[in-house]
Amino acid sequence: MVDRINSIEVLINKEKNTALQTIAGKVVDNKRLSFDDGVLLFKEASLPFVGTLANFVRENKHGNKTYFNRNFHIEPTNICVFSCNFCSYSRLYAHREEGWELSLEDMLKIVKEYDNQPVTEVHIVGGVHPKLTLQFFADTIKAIKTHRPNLHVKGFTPVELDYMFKKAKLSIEEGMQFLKDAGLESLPGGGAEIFHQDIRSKICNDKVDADGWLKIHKVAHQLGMHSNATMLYGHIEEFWHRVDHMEQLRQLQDETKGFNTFIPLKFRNKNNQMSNVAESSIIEDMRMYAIARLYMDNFSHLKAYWPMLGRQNAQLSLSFGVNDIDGTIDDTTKIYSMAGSEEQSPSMTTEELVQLIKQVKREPIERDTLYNEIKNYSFEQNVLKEELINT
Ligand code: V47
Ligand code: SF4
Repeated sequence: MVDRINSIEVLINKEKNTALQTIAGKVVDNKRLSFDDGVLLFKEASLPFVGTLANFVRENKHGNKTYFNRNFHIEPTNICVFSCNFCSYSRLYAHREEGWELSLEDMLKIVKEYDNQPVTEVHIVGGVHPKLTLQFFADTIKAIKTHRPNLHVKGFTPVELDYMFKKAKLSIEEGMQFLKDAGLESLPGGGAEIFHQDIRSKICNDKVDADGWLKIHKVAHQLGMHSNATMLYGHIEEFWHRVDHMEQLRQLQDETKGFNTFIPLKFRNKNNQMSNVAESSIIEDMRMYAIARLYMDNFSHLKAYWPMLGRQNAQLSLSFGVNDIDGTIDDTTKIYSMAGSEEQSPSMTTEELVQLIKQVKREPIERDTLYNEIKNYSFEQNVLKEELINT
């Protein structure tokens, strides 16, 4: 610890910008950064500066542990009533022949394909189909839980939930309770994009707004459920919009402590209405992770979603504050492949994930959705072959 603090002190002393020196001092003293500190970091701080500090914070929180889980995704439909300009995968109902729509049986069939595999989570998220109801999704969750009671169902963004609840004429409290009773256990982090209305109105004008998004997560937390939070960055927003977004999440987390992890999502520009907007550089991506680690002091975990960033960049992010690289995913996830990610068919075996983490000298820890540790892989030379047969 003393050596680590010494190396931070060297960093602080080398820094010529006294405001940045003060921020580094706050990090070392475990003090909360202000809104202005966040903006200043984005505007002025170099990658090594924020990276060293973020690494210090990550180590204090997690030592060398890096988490992943064994999960799979189901995307029930890409038919969507909304038209987010960054979205590459949705189709309007009028063009539904170009999209897909899974029945309850189709989704159960996907779940059954994992019957002999040690997956712990199914992540269900998709477009907002005008004809699919709250009851349909409740029945789907019930069918999944009846078939496999221990599979954790993490599903639906506030965009989907807001639409379902309104159509069912239920309050958020009633709707969330209804889905919880059906077996829904956690919410994923999607649909947050950038909260500030000036940006939201330009990139996703017609879907649930910031207050609606935050309220749905708050109610989920009050019902004892956990959730994740995302931010879609690197398009038309300014740095202060990112800090504003993180600030709103940080405030809700102070209140409820219900968020598990924060996931910055890099905007990808292929096949969407925002293809003229350049993607962020890898340096900016790493600065984003590092500053998120420094700002989101009450979030235990910072996740890099590898299908969107790419495997090597996800690996690199582990040196910039990230301590979680999502999971095996294994599927059919189309949201990023259609938006230009290099990962056209995202799936990694447990062994690949473990090796990715070990290559940067971290301890690979398999976790469940709530970050309970399932297995520490750091002492294994190779992941057991017998085990891999089943993954
Ligand atoms: O809300 C859509 C994003 C999100 C693009 O909670 C795009 O564990 C980049 O939230 N470029 C949905 N991003 C996915 C999501 C998620 C993913 C993985 C794990 C978890 C979790 C949540 O995908 C959307 C939007 O922000 N997205 N299009 C695009 N062109
Ligand atoms: Fe629909 Fe979600 Fe795509 Fe927006 S991002 S158009 S809400 S599927």
